[in-house]
Amino acid sequence: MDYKISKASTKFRYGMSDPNQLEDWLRAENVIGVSMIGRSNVGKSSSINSLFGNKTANISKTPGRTREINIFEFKLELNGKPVEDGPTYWLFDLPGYGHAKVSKEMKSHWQKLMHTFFENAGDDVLMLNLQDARHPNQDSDKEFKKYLEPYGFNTFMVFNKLDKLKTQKERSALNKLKPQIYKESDWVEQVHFVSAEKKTGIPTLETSVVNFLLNQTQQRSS
Ligand SMILES: Nc1nc2c(ncn2[C@@H]2O[C@H](COP(=O)(O)OP(=O)(O)O)[C@@H](O)[C@H]2O)c(=O)[nH]1
Ligand SMILES: [Mg+2]
Repeated sequence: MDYKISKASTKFRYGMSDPNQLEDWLRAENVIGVSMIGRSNVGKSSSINSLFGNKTANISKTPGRTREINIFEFKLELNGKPVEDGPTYWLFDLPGYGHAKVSKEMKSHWQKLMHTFFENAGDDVLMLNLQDARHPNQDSDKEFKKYLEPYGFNTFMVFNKLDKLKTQKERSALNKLKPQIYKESDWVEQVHFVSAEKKTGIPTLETSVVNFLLNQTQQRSS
């Protein structure tokens, strides 16, 4: 059976910046979904657009501006037809980490909001941790990985902007990444290489995300 994300079904629902509101909502909703997290400018919004439909998320010209968690709902489609009576799934576009130029107040707000999200999202949210394929494992990426690990979420590492790798040297460095990640971080379930812009690797990532959603749904109903 060929399930896909129904791009036509994706709808923006909430922009949440208040941790208390977020906590209440997550506790009440008991969501199954997927969340995008990564450094500012790594291509979270672009990846969301290629997976969930053009112009779902705003692609920012200025990094680090998003203070909110943007929440979207979506459904799956089967053989090109939306599953109307199927479950509603949720997509979270999280504000980026690692922006150097923000104030202390903004950093502490970010930490509080993120903490609330990771504490309350639950096991049925898949974390897609995006990194830049040209500059993997930046300090802020490593710091975030350390932060994420104890939560025990299902996590895929996604390396974006594959189209920007031009030299053989860059490509072979990237090939070594996968075994290195599985060795260092056995809690990372999958590693993907994509270009949100050229759509390389996006169909494969979509299949993996859909399989995750179907699995979690099935586990709940059994
Ligand atoms: N070349 C290339 N540029 C990309 C790709 N994905 C995103 N970008 C660009 O990177 C910038 C930041 O993208 P955005 O999606 O807003 O990043 P976000 O801050 O993580 O949400 C934009 O100028 C995008 O056009 C990609 O796969 N390839
Ligand atoms: Mg964005």
